[in-house]
Amino acid sequence: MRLDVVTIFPEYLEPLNVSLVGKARARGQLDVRIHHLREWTHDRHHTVDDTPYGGGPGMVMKPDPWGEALDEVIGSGEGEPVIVVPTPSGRPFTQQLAQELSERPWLVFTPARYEGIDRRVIEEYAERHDVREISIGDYVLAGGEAPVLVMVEAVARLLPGVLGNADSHRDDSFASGAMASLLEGPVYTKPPLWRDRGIPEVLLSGHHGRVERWRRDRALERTSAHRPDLIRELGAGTLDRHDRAT
Ligand code: 6GU
Repeated sequence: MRLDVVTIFPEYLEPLNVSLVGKARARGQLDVRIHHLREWTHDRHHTVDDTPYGGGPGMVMKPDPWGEALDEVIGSGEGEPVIVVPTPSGRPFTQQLAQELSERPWLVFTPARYEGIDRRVIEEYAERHDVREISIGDYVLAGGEAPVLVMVEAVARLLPGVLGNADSHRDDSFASGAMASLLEGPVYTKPPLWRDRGIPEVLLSGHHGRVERWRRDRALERTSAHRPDLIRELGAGTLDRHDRAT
């Protein structure tokens, strides 16, 4: 998969050299290219922002540098990228959206600072390309760079061969499957006794069916406590007889 990021803070994207994403790059599974937006400015001060028409606080990112940058980046590859525009006014980023993006060969991210990018840029590229305005949650950040890190990590770990064990995202909170839309419950490892605290007996029983039942009950408890909205959304027929008694 190819990923391009156009930003005025290239150093903000340095975590993409580390850990899961860094290793995927080193193995050639990800081709990540970071671009400095100011390289597509032509004035002495490399201006990327200006005051908003209609007044109001803050600054707006000028359309010209974005247009030149996107034309060059998009023109440098084969095929159709998805253009991902991080913005608090976008659609929510979900595991399903991460999965969808992970199935595309090329993503171009346009993280903005200030009050956002001149609207005409989004309209212009949406006429010819697949443009997605995406928010990572209901809070406001100073710019889209941290959301790009979040989205790239969520997408990269879904690529074939990037995680060591293909099963390891099967039971993830929000993955599909038997534990669909439940939060994951608690996990334990050695030693069996730590500061007088043991581990639940059932996990030592070797009884796979009872372990699965226990995991599902803990997932239901946690989901009820932290995300009652997810319990309400579970479709009729999702809860079995034992679930309803829990
Ligand atoms: Cl994508 N950008 C900014 N600036 N703030 C956010 C966001 C994105 N998602 C949630 N808050």
